[in-house]
Amino acid sequence: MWAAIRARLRRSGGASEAPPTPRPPSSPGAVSDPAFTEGVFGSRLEEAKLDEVLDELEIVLLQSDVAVPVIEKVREDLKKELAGRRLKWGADVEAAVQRALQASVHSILDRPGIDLAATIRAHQPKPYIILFVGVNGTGKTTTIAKLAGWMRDQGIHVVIAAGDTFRAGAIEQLLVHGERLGIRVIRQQEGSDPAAVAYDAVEHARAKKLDVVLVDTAGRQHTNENLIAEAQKIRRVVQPQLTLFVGDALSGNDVTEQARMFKKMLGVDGLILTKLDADAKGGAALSATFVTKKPILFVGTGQGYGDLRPFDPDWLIERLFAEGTAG
Ligand SMILES: Nc1nc2c(ncn2[C@@H]2O[C@H](COP(=O)(O)OP(=O)(O)OP(=O)(O)O)[C@@H](O)[C@H]2O)c(=O)[nH]1
Ligand SMILES: [Mg+2]
Repeated sequence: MWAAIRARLRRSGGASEAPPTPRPPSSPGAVSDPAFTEGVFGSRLEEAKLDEVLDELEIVLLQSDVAVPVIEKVREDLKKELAGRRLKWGADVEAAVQRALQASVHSILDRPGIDLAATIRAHQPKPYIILFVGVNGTGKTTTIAKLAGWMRDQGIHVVIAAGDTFRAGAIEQLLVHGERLGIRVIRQQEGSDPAAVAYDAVEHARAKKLDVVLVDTAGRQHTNENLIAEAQKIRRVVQPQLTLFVGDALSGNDVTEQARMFKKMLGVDGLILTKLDADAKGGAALSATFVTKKPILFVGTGQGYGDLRPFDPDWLIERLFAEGTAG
C-alpha cells in the first residue's frame, strides 16, 4: 500500500517541493516527529497542500478495502498531526506522512486483546465455551480445528461441538479434523438442533472436566432471520463466555458490515480474520476492528493447522505498508 501512496504523493507534489529554508540553529522544544520543527525556520505544510495529499491517500485506502469511517478517522489524525507544522530543512515529508499514517493505523488496531489460553485456564467452573459465527465459507470450521490444535499443544483440554447440522458434509469435515488432531467431536444427526449439540458438548466437557468447548456453527447471512434466531438460541442455551466472529479478509468491505451486524445480533466479543495469506491488502481487518470496537484475536494465514497467528498490530501494519505490494 505504501508504494501506491508514495506514488500518489509524488504525483500531487506532496509537500516535498517546499522551498529549502535556512537550517535552524537548533530546534527548541521536542516535537513528536523528526521531520518537524517548532522553531521559526522551516516551511509550513500548507493546509490546502495537505488536503491534496490526504485526498490522494484516501483513494489508496479505498482501493485497499479500508472502510469510509476508518478513512475519516485517519484523515482527522493526520490533519491533527501534520496541519500547519513547520518542516525542517531537507526533511523527508513522505516519511513524516508515513509515520503519522502508521501511528493512526496502529491506534485503531491496538485494542486490548484477550489472552485466550490464560483466560481458559483461569475460568471456573469448567468449561469455557467459545461460539464461532460468520457467513458461509469464511473459515469457521478450519479455524476451530487450528485453534483446537493450538490449545491442545498448550495442555488445554478441548472438545468440539459439531453445531453445523445444516450443510451436508459439515459434520464429516469436523470429524476428519478431530481424528487428525486427536480431539473429540460431539455430534448428532444432520438436521438436528445445533443448540442441543452444543449442550451435549458442554455436558461432556463438564463430565470429563475438560477446559474448553469450541462450538462450530453453520455459515449464515445476517439477513437470514431464521438462521440468526437459531444462533441466538445456541447462545441462550449454552451461554458462551466468548462469541467470535470469523470473517474472510478477501471479502473486502463486506466483512466490515458483516462484523457490525453479527455484533449487533449475536454480541460478538472478538474477531478472527482468515485468508490473510491471500489478501495483500488487509484493509478489511482494520475496518472490522474499527467498526466493531472489538479486538482481532487471531488471523488465518493458510489452510494448514499451523497457519493461525495471535494478532499483532505491527504484523498487519508491516503487511499494509510493505514496499512492492500492489495493495
Ligand atoms: N488460504 C486460506 N484458506 C483458508 C483459511 N481459512 C480457511 N480457509 C479455507 O477456506 C475454505 C472454507 O473453510 P471452512 O473452514 O470450511 O469455512 P466455514 O466458515 O466453516 O464454511 P461453512 O461452514 O460452509 O460456513 C476451506 O477451503 C479452507 O481451507 C486461511 O486462513 N487461508
Ligand atoms: Mg463450517
